[in-house]
Amino acid sequence: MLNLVLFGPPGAGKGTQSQKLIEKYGLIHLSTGDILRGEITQGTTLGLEAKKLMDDGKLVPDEVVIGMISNKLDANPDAKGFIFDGFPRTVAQATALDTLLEEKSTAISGMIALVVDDEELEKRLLERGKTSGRPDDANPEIIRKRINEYNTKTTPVAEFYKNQNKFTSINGVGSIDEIFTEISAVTEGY
Ligand code: B4P
Repeated sequence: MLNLVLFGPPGAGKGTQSQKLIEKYGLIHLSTGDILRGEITQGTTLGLEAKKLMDDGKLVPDEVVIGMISNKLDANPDAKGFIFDGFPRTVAQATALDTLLEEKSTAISGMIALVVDDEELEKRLLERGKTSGRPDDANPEIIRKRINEYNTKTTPVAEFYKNQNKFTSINGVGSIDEIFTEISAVTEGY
């Protein structure tokens, strides 16, 4: 199986590049952000709880997102592989993911990190906020809080995969197609 983790700060291009990877490799896309927004749209109890945290730029509790991913893995027993987009975002999530995949006799093939500076991130997210209707994209203060959450809680996840020799970082600034060519070259090596 080909199991990729796409990594990077909010607005780095994870969701954008995931769409292209799905088309090319036929993988199942697991975006915890998309799954959480689906829960919000359906008005579930989980969605109502998550909305407060997401609108404020904070992470949702680990046990919630780990449970969601576990359900999605179980629901796709015949998958050729998965793209994990926006997950894992903490070391606890990364550890849990290794265990879940081990139970299915598979593992992460590699993590690809997109490197983008804070100024560019803020610009992209505010631009998306004009049309996305996402409250977390509309306010520069919330965007900075999300970047801060990433710097404090999520960057240690890169170390986790470096220790397993599964980490590659690439420049996330440039055209979407140029970046995809680089991601594809790394993926071919898995
Ligand atoms: P996510 O949905 O993961 O939100 P994101 O980081 O903003 O998305 P992404 O990074 O994929 O966007 P993209 O760059 O593609 O999370 C939202 C919230 O959900 C979190 O803050 C948290 O509260 C919660 N959450 C999610 N997962 C969680 C977890 N595991 N644990 C706890 N909480 C969790 O796109 C950004 C914009 O840039 C787009 O408009 C795109 O068009 C543009 N863009 C992309 N590539 C570009 C390029 N090369 N050049 C110019 N623009 C580009």
